[in-house]
This record gives sequence, structure tokens and C-alpha cells, in this order.
Amino acid sequence: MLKKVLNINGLTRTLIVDPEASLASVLREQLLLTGCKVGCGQGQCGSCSIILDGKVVRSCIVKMSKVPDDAKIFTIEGIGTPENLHPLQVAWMAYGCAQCGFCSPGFIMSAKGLLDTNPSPTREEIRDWFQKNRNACRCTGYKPLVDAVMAAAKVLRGELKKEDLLFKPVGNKIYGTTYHRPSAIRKVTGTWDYGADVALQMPPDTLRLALVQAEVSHANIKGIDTSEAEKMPGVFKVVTHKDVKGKNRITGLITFPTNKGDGWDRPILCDEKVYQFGDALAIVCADTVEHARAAAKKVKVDLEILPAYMSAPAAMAPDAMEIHPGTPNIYFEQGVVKGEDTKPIMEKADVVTVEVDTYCSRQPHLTIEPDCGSAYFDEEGRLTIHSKSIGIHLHHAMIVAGIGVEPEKCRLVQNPAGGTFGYKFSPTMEALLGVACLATGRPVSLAYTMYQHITYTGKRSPGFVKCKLAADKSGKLLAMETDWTIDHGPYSEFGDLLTLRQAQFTGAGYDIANIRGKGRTVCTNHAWGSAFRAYGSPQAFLASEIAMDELAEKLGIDPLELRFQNIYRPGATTPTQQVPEVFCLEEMINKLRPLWQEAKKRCQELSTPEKKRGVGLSLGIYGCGLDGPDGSEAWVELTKDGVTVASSWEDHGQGADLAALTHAHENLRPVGFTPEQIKLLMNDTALTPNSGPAGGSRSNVMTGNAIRVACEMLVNAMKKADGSFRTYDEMVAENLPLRYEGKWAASMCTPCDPVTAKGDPFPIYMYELFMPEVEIDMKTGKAKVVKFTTIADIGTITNKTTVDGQICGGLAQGIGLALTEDFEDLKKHTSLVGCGLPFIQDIPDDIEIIYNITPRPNGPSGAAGVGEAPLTAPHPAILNAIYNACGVRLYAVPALPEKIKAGLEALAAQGQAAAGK
Ligand code: MCN
Ligand code: FES
Ligand code: FES
Repeated sequence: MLKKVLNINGLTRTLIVDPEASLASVLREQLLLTGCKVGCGQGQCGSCSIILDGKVVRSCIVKMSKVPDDAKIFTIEGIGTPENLHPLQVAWMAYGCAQCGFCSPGFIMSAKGLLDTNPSPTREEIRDWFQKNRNACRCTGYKPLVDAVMAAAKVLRGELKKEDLLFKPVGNKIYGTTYHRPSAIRKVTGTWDYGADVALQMPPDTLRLALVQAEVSHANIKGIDTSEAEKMPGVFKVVTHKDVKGKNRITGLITFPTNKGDGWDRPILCDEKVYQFGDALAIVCADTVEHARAAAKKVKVDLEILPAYMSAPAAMAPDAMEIHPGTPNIYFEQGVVKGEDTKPIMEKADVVTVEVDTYCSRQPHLTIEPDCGSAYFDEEGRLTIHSKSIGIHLHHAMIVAGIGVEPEKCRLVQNPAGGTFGYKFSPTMEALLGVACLATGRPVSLAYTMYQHITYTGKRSPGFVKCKLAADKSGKLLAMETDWTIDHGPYSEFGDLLTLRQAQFTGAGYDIANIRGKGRTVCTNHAWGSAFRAYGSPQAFLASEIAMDELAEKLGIDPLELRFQNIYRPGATTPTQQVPEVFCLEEMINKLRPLWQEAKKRCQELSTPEKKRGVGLSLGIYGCGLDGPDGSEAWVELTKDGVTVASSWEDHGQGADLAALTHAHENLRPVGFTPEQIKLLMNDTALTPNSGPAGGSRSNVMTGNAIRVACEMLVNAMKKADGSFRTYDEMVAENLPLRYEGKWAASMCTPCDPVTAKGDPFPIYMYELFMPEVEIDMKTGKAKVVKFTTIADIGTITNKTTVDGQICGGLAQGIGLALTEDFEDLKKHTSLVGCGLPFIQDIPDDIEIIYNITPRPNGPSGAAGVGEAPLTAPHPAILNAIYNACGVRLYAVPALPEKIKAGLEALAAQGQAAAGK
């Protein structure tokens, strides 16, 4: 042990530390300065950045033995207080930089380090600084962070008042403004307690858990021997499947009758088989994390290794064994049938056709916060599980039978989440926490390392999608044929839904009268498929948006004009034969046309033989809602001080708190309530109603509407005959109810047919056009997006800062999907950097977002959703831009430099061969 006297946030502290411990762990675990967040724990993400003797350091990789005596350390807790925030903290709030907020303390400390030494940095200097200090953000797309540093620098230079940074409501109106999130102040002060922080604040008898995980991808289990592990120091119990009281399975709640599986295929703790790398075999419960992890290594597992089917084609091979015995590896099929038979149309002599065969990768979510949670028995004896769940009521239904607990004896609570991007639409560790808590009778906590987080949470399901388009010579689309295969990993939950998405979105946006297609879901031994932002549509649009470009080239028509000619106009229907709720694409393309002309010209002018530039286009559409008549619930209650609004609008980081507040405020305004009078109650199954999961960009529409309905009921009840409103005391005196339950259902929707996909699945769609400009290094093949222009129609805007942030962040993930990100190689793709997470210099600072506002008749105050729109189709636009720049046509993502380089070499060889002929 080492005695250290350190000056922390201006005060001298004496600490006894393990010289091998990291500075981050001492700050967090010994001093409870949990504003220092640990994401990767490997020096890759900067979330743990603090200032040590005037320098920004990543405290997770600084050993205590290397921290000088009397070192001066500043953490986020030391630079401002809620009453007197640092200008950077205010700017972070004002510019919407704290989405999930997990990276915010690290970024703010890093930015402080910059401004302390350079009070007037340029945007490029700020970007270089964050790049050099490895500050990573998965939510914002980085641009707002640079805006915030520029603004804070102005305040520090005395050119702007700190108070002027934050928007203040005028005339008691916040709908459609840049009003900040209620949670922002806690995020920028480091006091927004994420799961790992909650775990540190639990009582001393809390057991810390470590998993014993499979290191192979497919095996039969012959035995699990825990005897040695049980004797290890600090171990309380080692839990295996034998301790699970229930069915030991998580159910996917399959709703599709044509699914060949029964949905009970995912073990909580493996009993008979290992289905994928990382599968949980046992849980060690011990007094410390270190003891639990050490003991986990001593659990012996006897396995019979089976062939691992790591992709859909491998699992579809005729000699492949059934991964779940009794259920074929191809366990679900979905068709699409619209209009007339496409074959005779495609064969007509005067019809022009193109056919593409695309592959969309197993994109990892790469949240900066690894998965974490805890469980305990609450004051009513309920098993209470805290996690990053974005579907607390849904997950409750998916896990109770597996754990073996009565539904009313189980409570799920969402912790503040450091981003999910959909991976938490699936339960991850909830059932493991529940099982451990039940088996030990003690509070328990579990936090994954980044390695575990990446290798043992769901991923985007790879899609192999073929698309054939037919048009007449004038460019009018006549028919489309599609064929698709989804590799959904070993667990079926929501796999059928994802497969249906291809029918819904391949070719979406265009008036195609005749469509035929078929797709299938395949069980494999690679990572299980979970939701990922824009769920299912990136696979679909990769195919149809590249096909549109190829068709344009074959016809000799400008790609924008070919799209313009064929977009939805009155009379058109979607691929599922639904009439679009609004027709906004014509206006959107008209807005884009002059920018497209300019971009084409600019790219030509800026191209050099060494660095070629190109511009690409695509169109993306996504539905707001879960298929069919989705709905939501919320309630409001009049209190002495104002109103309480309760909902289970889970927050990934997209701003559920601000959104619930804004919809409530907008509908309570007639009474005169201010935002400060509205209290939010959120995300606890014991307290808040079932608002459905925060997925499918559904919440702004569904829960926004439920909140609206509840507020309207309250306002009506408060209204007096003369038009004025009753006070709380008057309501009580007249014995009028104070609480109103708002429900909203998309009753206009119908599910899609399994054979034809015919149906009206969504009440509202979001529309977005993508126009990236790329630069190709002709020597290395590296592609860089240098500018991104996008036009979005998401109805009216509930909060401007939120939607800008959603779009910027979504585009950044699209750039990652297109160029760098993957989870395929279980040895290489195991860290944020290894998986290709984009850092600030990978994302352009020049992002232009243009809104085309078409109010939605079914949306609250006319709004649609936004979350998933920006990740529907940015990647085909980037591949189209690469082709435009250098002539290399790729059909698979990520477009790694070596693939582009190989394409360039092939083109050069073709050119030489042609010249030689
Ligand atoms: N919004 C708005 N105006 C509109 C539409 C939406 O201001 N016209 C706001 C909403 O009020 C909300 C946000 O935009 O604050 C997203 O709304 P919506 O599209 O309805 O999506 P949900 O609230 O249901 O959130 C889920 C969605 C999805 S599905 C994923 S995945 C996702 C996403 O949002 N994951 C995210 N955004 C994310 N953002 C962050 N930072 N982290 C994630 O993990
Ligand atoms: Fe320290 Fe990632 S750099 S947690
Ligand atoms: Fe940066 Fe979420 S706000 S990671």
C-alpha cells in the first residue's frame, strides 16, 4: 500500500492506495468522485479525463504509483457548482452536448485543459485537441461539442455572458425551442448516477458479480464444476442453471405465428448448450469485483465442441446441424407481393434493369458506457432490478417466467443510461441479476468491462439483400424484385420483425407498382441480433439506394432526377401498400437540387489526382412505432405545487426527460403552468405506466400523444364555465379527481401479412435525404467524409437542440457504418478502437441540416419521431459518393481503405488492359 497526499479539487487529502490501482478507480471507489466516468478502461475513450498537474490525462490508465506526491488534481466536481457552473458546463447544456451525458465530464475536463492553455482556439484546434486526447462521443456527432467550446471560450474571454448561453422561454413557450434538458445540469456536473455509480453507492453487504462465459461459439455442455471457485477468497456463492427457479429462458414474445421456433430459445444461464461466444455459464457472487473475477477463472466447464456457424450462408448449408435441435436454422420467412407478377415486366425488351447484391455488416453499438446493473429486494419484498433497459415493462414480461418470480413480485427500474442505440431493446443482464439476487438473498451488482460489453451484447444483424429494379427508358420505375437473408445470431427475439423490415423498406420512397420478394431469418452462432437504431432499414436501403444510382447511370439520368421522377406522390403507396400519411419528398428534393448541383461542381473543382472528391445521394424512410396498432400510456396528477407527469419513456440519451416535459408543458400551457412546475416521474414499473419501449422512434409520437391526452383531460377538468381554471384547492374542495390517465393507440394501423407484407404498419413516417461529400486518398484508398448535407422531414420540431443532436449523431454512426465499424472477428473487434469507433477527425465539422416541416396529422403538436431517420440510409449515399469520386463500386460495408484500394487497382488494371487492346 502507498500513502499519498494529493490536492484534489483544491483540498488536501490523505489516501492509502494500492500502487497498482488506477487513478480513476481511486477517485471513484475511494473518494466517490463518480463524475469521473470509466467507459473503456483502456485509454481509448477519454470519459475518465481529469486534469493532473495542469495536464489532461485519462485517469483509467494512470497507476497510483505514477501519480506524484502533492499532485494537483481537478475533476468535474471541482470546476463548478450548480449555483456557479463553469462556462463550459453551461455551454454543454445549451448546445445539447450532454445527450446520454456519459462522455460529458471527460470532454468538459479535456476542453478546460485546452482553454487553460489556449483561450482562443479555432474549430480545427479544438478538433485536434479532442482527437489527440482521445475524447470519444457516440451520441452527438461531435459538431455541437465544438460549438460549445467556442461559446465557452467567448464567455471566458469576456465577450459573452454565461447567462446568455441558455435559452429562456418567452411567453411561457418551450415547444420547438432550444430549451435545455432537465437532466443536463446533473450530467455536466458529474452527478447523473449511471449504473456503475449506483453500484458504488449500494450498501456494504452488496455482492459483486462476475460471469463465467463461454470462450467458444457452439458446444454441448457436459458439466460445470464450481467446487474450486467456491473456495476462493470472498466468494459467497457460485450460481449455475441449477439455481434458477424458473424456465431459465428469456422469451422473445414471438407474435408471428409462422415462426418455426417457440421463442424460448435464449438461456439465462446455459444448461445444455453454448450457442455463442460469451454465453453466461455461471455467476460468481463475492464481496469484491476482484474476488468475483478471480474465482470465475476457477470454474471448470466441460464442453463438447460443435461446428460453429458464424454466418448465414454457413448455417444454411445443407449439412449444417440445427443450432436449436428441433428448429430449422432458417426459422422464419417473409414475402412481399404487390401488384402484378414482376417477371414478365422485367423480361420486356424495352425495359432497363439493374441488379445489386449487397451486404450490410454486424454493426456494433459502441456505447461509451458498458452494460451494468444491480438488483435487490425493495421495501415490499419485490425483486427490483436496475439496468439500462429501454423497455422496462417489455423486459419484465420477457424475463419473469425464466427467473421464476411472480410478475407482481418483480420490479424493473431504468438507470440513467450512457447510450444504448437499441442494444437495450433486448434484455441483457437483467435476468442474470435477478437470478443472482434470488439465489443469494443479497443485493447484487454487475458491470461489464468494455470487452464483455462488446462481445456479449446484441449487434445489428447482418443482411444479405439483393434488389433488382426495372424501369422504362424514361426512368419510370416499373417493378422491383428482392431477396434477403438475415443472420440473426442464435436467439430469435425480434428476428422475425427485422426480417419483415426488409419488405417494408427495400425500395421505400418510390412509387413501385409491382414488387415480388422473399426473405428469411437464419439462426447462426455469431452475436445475437438485437435492435440497432434504424432497425432493419440500413440493410434494405443499402440495396435499393445503390440500385437507384446504378439505374440512373444505365439510363443516363441524373441520380437526383431519377429519384425525383419516382418518389411518392398522391396515388402512390409504400411497398406494403400503405398510403403515406404525408407527401413531402417532392418539396425536399426541390430544396436539395441547387445544393446537389453546387456539390457536384465543388467536388470536381476540388479533386486532384492524389485526392479525389465525390458526392452521393440517398433517400431514407422509417416508421414511428412498433408494427400495427402500437400505443402508449401516461398519467398526470395535479399537485399543490404544480403537476406530476408519469411515463415509462426510457431515456437512452435521446432526451426523454425534456420531451416528456415539453409535451406536458405545451398541453398544460392554457392553465399557465411553467416548466418549473412540472415534475417528472419516470421509468420504474412500480410507479410508472406502460408507455412501451423507447424503440422504433415511437416515443415522441406514442408517448407524446399519451401525455397530451392526459394533460388535455386534466385541463378540461380544471376548466370552469367562465373559461378560467380551478386551483388545486378548488379541485379538492369540489372532490374532483386529480389524476388523469392518458392513453393513445395508433388504431389506424394494421400489421403486415406474412406472405404479401400488405398492411399499414406505421401511423407516421420520417423522411430524410442524404448528401455526403467524400475525399478518397488515391494512394491508400482511405475515404473521408468532408461534408454532409441532409434534409429531414420529421413533422414539427419538439425541441430544436434535440433534433439537431439526433441527426448529427445519427449521421456520425452512418459514417462509421459505411467506412469503419464492424463486429466480425472475435479477436480483433473487441475494443472501441478495434471495432472502428469514429473519433472527431472521422466526422466532418461541416454538417448542414435542413428541415422541411410537414406537420403530421397523427403526431402530438404535429410531430413525428427523429431518432432513427439519420441512420436509415447515410451509408449507401457514402458508397455512391465513393463511386462518384473514384469509380470504385462497393456493395458491402464497411468500405475499408484496403477494399477501395483493391478496387482502384482493379480499375487501373482494366484501364491498362483496355489500352493494350
Ligand atoms: N424529437 C423532437 N422533435 C421531433 C421528433 C423527435 O424533438 N419532431 C425528439 C423527441 O422528443 C426525443 C428524441 O427527439 O427527445 C427522439 O424521439 P423519437 O424519435 O420519438 O425516439 P424515442 O424517444 O423513442 O427514442 C428512441 C430512438 C431510438 S429507437 C434509438 S435506437 C436511439 C435514439 O432514439 N438511441 C439513442 N436516439 C438516441 N440518442 C442517444 N443519445 N442515445 C441513444 O442510445
Ligand atoms: Fe479511460 Fe476510456 S479512456 S475510460
Ligand atoms: Fe457523448 Fe453520449 S453524449 S457518449
